Amino acid sequence: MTLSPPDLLPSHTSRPGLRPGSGARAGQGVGPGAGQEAGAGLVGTHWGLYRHRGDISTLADFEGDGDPARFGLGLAGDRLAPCRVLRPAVRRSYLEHGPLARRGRRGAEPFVEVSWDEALDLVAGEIRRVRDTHGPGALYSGSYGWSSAGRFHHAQSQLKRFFNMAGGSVRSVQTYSYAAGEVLLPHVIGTQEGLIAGHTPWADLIGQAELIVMFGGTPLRNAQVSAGGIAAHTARDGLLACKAAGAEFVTVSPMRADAADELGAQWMALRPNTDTALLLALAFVLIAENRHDQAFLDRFTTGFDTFRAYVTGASDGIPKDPDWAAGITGLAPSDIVDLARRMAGQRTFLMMAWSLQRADHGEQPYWAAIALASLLGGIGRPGEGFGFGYAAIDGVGVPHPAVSWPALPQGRNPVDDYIPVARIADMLLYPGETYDHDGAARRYPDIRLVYWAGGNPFHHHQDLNRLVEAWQRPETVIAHEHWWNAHARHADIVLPAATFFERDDLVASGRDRFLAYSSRAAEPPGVVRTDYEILAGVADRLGVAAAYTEGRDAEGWLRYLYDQAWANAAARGFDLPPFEEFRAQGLIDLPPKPGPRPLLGAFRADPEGHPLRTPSGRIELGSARIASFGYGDCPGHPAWRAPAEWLGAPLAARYPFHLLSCQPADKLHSQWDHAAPSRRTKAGGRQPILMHPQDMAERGIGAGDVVEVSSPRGRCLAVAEPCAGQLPQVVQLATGAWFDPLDPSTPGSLELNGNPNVLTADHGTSRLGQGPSPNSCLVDIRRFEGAVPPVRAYRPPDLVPDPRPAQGPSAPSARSSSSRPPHP
Ligand SMILES: Nc1nc2c(c(=O)[nH]1)N[C@H]1C(S)=C(S)[C@@H](COP(=O)(O)OP(=O)(O)OC[C@H]3O[C@@H](n4cnc5c(=O)[nH]c(N)nc54)[C@H](O)[C@@H]3O)O[C@H]1N2
Ligand SMILES: Nc1nc2c(c(=O)[nH]1)N[C@H]1C(S)=C(S)[C@@H](COP(=O)(O)OP(=O)(O)OC[C@H]3O[C@@H](n4cnc5c(=O)[nH]c(N)nc54)[C@H](O)[C@@H]3O)O[C@H]1N2
Ligand SMILES: [Mo]
Repeated sequence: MTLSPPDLLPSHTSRPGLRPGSGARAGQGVGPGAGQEAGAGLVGTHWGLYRHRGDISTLADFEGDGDPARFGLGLAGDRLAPCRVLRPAVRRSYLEHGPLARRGRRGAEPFVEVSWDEALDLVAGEIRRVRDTHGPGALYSGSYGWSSAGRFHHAQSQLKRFFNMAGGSVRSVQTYSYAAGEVLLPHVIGTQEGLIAGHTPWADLIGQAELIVMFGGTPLRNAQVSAGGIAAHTARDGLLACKAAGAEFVTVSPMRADAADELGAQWMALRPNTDTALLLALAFVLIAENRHDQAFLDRFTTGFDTFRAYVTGASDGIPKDPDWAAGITGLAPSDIVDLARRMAGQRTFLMMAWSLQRADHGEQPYWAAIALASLLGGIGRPGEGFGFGYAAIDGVGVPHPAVSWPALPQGRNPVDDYIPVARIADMLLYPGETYDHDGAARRYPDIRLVYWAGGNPFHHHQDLNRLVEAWQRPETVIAHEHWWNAHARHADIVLPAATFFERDDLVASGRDRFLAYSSRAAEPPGVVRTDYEILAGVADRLGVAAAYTEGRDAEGWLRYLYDQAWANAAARGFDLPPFEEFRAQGLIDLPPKPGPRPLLGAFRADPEGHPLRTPSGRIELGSARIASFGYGDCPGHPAWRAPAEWLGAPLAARYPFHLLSCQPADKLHSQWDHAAPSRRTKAGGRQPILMHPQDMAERGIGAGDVVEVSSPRGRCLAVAEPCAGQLPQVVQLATGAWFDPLDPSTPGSLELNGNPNVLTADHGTSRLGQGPSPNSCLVDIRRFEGAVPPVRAYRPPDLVPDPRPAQGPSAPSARSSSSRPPHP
């Protein structure tokens, strides 16, 4: 079974299987020409490239990008905001009493600033102690998160490499983005193509697809970013080109704004989490009216009989007909019939957002979409079939570069234990307990030390109040951070890391064809270090510096990685410039991998010669393997299973709104939430929540009112914003506001800033995928009465004097350096 590491991260985006190029000259430089100042260059981010003239105040959008992210400029002014972590710091009672005394509460204590020597001694000493006492299987380095763009300074890659050199650690598999899809698709189509990469390219959709049906829309706010970086944004162009070539669009979503106005899409507003019921009913109509492609099903799929028996009701007595689906989705039966007929009559392409599978039974809409596309019979042909995540990030549907870009070598992890990434709180709360995952019975490790660099679990995880309690369990928590956000505040040892503005790097994404030299636009403030420098310091104390650094400084590594890109390109007939020339010109743009091809095109052309890597070699509409796992929450064919929380659940009587927590429009996750672009999107300093005007009127809530949003798991404040373009009883609160509990020493305290993850539930999508399911969440909303407590998320915690008795004449600084243990 395929269990890929978080693919959205640059170190994993290079792909094998490239064919030789044509010998064309690559590297049409567009860097600063002669006459520009020294130090001028580009800065590379997950949301685009920026020009600067050697000084951060001169940042400008990159002229080669016709559709730049709207939040890129305006960050730099907040680089040195008061919430910046400027010195290593240790939680007070941890420093005073040590890790085993378990004193104080993480997230509720002041910090003491210490010297780098003392901090690194502490970190190395703890890794050694835990490793020697409990083995490396007690160290967790999952460190999930997007970090910043860059092939070398990518924090998670650095951390994993470091642990691999230092004896190993437990890590995570899968992503928060599309875990359920990652696990399901290999069972159904034998690959993760069409989800992560290998999508039918825009070139095969434009002028080919007559009808594009978008489940979850294609919100362009999300296509502002792409993991690893972007030279030129393409998603808007792709969609508009389809439109210009005559495609019609249907958007199926609770939110109208998920489809750009220019597409002129028909809006089908369905209840959240009910797409599977709609898809089954569309299949029902095709079968009942004999509009399905039996020849395709016979030749390319297996399990259709099982699926048909379920859809028609032959196997369970419930026909999944339009009336049945209307009762679940809230759509009109006639609209469902019409859509099915249109699909059968036009070359139809199904796009489905990643969000649909971040929900209870998130595997099902994906499987049902593939089943529907199979009934339509167009899979593998231009303009037909399916694909997941067009516009979820930019670069989906763009052919990959002809050369794979280099990544920091990771080494080998001597520990083979892992968890599905979203099971982190379960792991910390229930060491030794068993759980199911994709057919395997697994056991949670007993983690004593958690080390995180480049991710924010207090952003990404669900049921944060539960996470806060789980976070109290380890003996030591170490974090590298830029900011005093909740991630830093819940650690014992906080190490200040340099931002992407403050270091040189190679920036490239597997979804765009450029390689950029990202040159620093500012120096790190004060004593702040890069993640690499920090980990090199720890490696030195653990006696593994030679293995970790290989004797290279950062520039040495950039040259090393570039040499690999150069050799890689040369082997494929491309002539890249030498390093100095590349650094000066700033950008290399390569042609795409040859041959646009629809997803599963090779299989369609020759199913015997190119069988799928499924047990049957075909598309599995019924999977004997999944059925053999015996999971009630993920049976052996696509099926409607009501989520624990949705508008049809009994709980909706008490919590009558379905909460959608989408990606934020003006930042990446929680990154730079304190900065100007994100601040502009807030109302009265906190996160707006979109509500239907009718719901607001019924509850006496006015525009701009502070509301309290509650779920069975927690409560937060937000600011009501009317939105008529959404289904009533649906509310939308974007992710990204920094977690800010009113009283951090009390479990479940009111969250002040509008962080939806105090509301969401923390359970797997199913026993198969064990993905996160934030989009299945019911809430109640009322106007907040009384004095509104101010948001304090963007202030640093109390930084207090060292509580320990001074030792010797010039303590504490003397103590710092003398406490350094000898190398093992
Ligand atoms: N409710 C709900 N929750 C969700 C989602 C949802 O849809 N709904 N979506 C989920 C998804 S798809 C994802 S991918 C996750 C995203 O979750 P994350 O990727 O964890 O979120 P980020 O805010 O990007 O976290 C990156 C952190 O790393 C820090 N950082 C950035 N660059 C560097 C660096 O160079 N070095 C160091 N040391 N630190 C750095 C930033 O300050 C920030 O705190 O969230 C998930 N959570
Ligand atoms: N600006 C910006 N862009 C981002 C990110 C960011 O933080 N900021 N994060 C990036 C990351 S890590 C990822 S994984 C992608 C995620 O990309 P997606 O998963 O596509 O993003 P979401 O915004 O969660 O969801 C898209 C839309 O799906 C709709 N939706 C939610 N539930 C349902 C449902 O049950 N049925 C239907 N039909 N529609 C539903 C919502 O209305 C929502 O607006 O975004 C990426 N893009
Ligand atoms: Mo994601």
